[in-house]
Amino acid sequence: MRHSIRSQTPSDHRDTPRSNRPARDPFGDRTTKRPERAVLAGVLLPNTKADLTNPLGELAALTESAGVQVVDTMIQKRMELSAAYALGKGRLAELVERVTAAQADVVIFDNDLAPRQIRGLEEAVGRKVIDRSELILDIFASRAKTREAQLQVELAQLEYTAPRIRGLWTHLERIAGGGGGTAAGAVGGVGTRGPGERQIEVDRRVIKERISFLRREIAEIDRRKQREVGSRSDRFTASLVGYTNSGKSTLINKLTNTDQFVADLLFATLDTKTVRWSLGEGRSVLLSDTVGFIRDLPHKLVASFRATLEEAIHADLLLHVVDISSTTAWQQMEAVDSVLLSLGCEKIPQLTLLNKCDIADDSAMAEMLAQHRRDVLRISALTGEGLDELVREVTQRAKGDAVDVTVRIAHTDGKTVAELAKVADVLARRYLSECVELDVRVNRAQLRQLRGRYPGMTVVSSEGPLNDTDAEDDN
Ligand SMILES: Nc1nc2c(ncn2[C@@H]2O[C@H](COP(=O)(O)OP(=O)(O)OP(=O)(O)O)[C@@H](O)[C@H]2O)c(=O)[nH]1
Ligand SMILES: [Mg+2]
Repeated sequence: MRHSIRSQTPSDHRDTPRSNRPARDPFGDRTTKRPERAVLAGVLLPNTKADLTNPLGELAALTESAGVQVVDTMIQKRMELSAAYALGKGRLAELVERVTAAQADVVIFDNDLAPRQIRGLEEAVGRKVIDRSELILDIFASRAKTREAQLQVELAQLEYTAPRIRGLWTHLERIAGGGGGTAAGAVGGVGTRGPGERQIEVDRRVIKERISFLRREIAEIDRRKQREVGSRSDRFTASLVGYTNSGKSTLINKLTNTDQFVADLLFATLDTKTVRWSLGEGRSVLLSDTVGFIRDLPHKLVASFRATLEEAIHADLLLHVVDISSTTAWQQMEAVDSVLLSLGCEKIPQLTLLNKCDIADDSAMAEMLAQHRRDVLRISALTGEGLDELVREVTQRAKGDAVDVTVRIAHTDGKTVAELAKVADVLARRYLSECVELDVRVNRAQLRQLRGRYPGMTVVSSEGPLNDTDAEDDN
């Protein structure tokens, strides 16, 4: 489905004054009906993490996810990016020819470019040039639904844009000064430096103010989210994490009968959703679906998405979903590990789920992954294969944290009964003459706290030890 990205960017929201729009809209005027046409270009560096069998494949998928049509691609191998144009001179001339022949509107680079390189390329090619991070930010902007996600994307966009703003204006001045007769001519003709400079200052100030406003708002959301997640700390929580398009939302839908948006698109999910996952026998845990990761995810974006990823950061168990049918499954897994590391989640127990085993024709990859990681399960979120085992595995881990106890609470002590019911699974309730007797399954730490707070509650019997330290470690 094609969508007008411009109409969905957070900066177009009603609470955002027009003057506060990011100065750089990668795809220019997207009010036109014709989808933008893009030539993809990339410099393949010696240490590239790209898929060598199809180096621009992921960029093409990202481009299509942004609703932009890929009309040509060009790749150059180099030891490093050239300072002026990223590409070498000869290949630059070829790019110019290809862009003209393909009637492209935009050139999208797989490498992250410095403002100077963008400027050089835009002058040479005569088209808008954007890089991979800008493209990713743009997709996020078009998908962000909640106010929280919108603010986070806008902050990341502005922070990415701010250092580039001088470059943009200098570029426009040069075109205008040279009598280019483009839309940029509106900036003025000869002697436009003054207005241009003033405009830069105005834009800079506006951006700076907006950035501090967004930071404050996001910090507030962050605090609220931490309280929210903290209040659930009594419940065992598992978080689905993984590369974008690996099948996290498909899996949560299959396991919990929810209706998370699923699509063969990159970054289909942007907001975290947490639902109750019933494991059977009266036991349930919380399960979160989270935003997908990608290699070289713009740093600013990870930073501003901290609040969204709060569930993952505080989970008791990470379910790392890997698309085993992808030729780059291994690299994808490493990219996810490195984002988890940057979020400080490396210590959380992890279960690796090799997903899409129904279409993975090469079992060698699965074997290799299985050898290098502990706790690996082969599953298919689509057909349901391996999910019984997943339920068993998660049940085991959740059990390690919980204990079945029978407690008695006086009839007059309704408050304690209510508190207990909030944090525990109540399996049975019997009304005796003096008190109510409850069979509950509860987290050990939580039970200890409750006993301290409500001495009127007596534990009649328990299946298993009541202290964490006594508990058998079945993780
Ligand atoms: N064959 C097959 N396809 C699957 C399986 N799981 C997911 N898919 C497909 O993979 C695509 C992506 O699935 P999603 O569930 O949206 O992936 P996601 O990880 O939530 O992706 P993002 O939200 O973009 O990060 C969809 O087209 C799914 O139908 C599976 O086990 N087998
Ligand atoms: Mg998803």
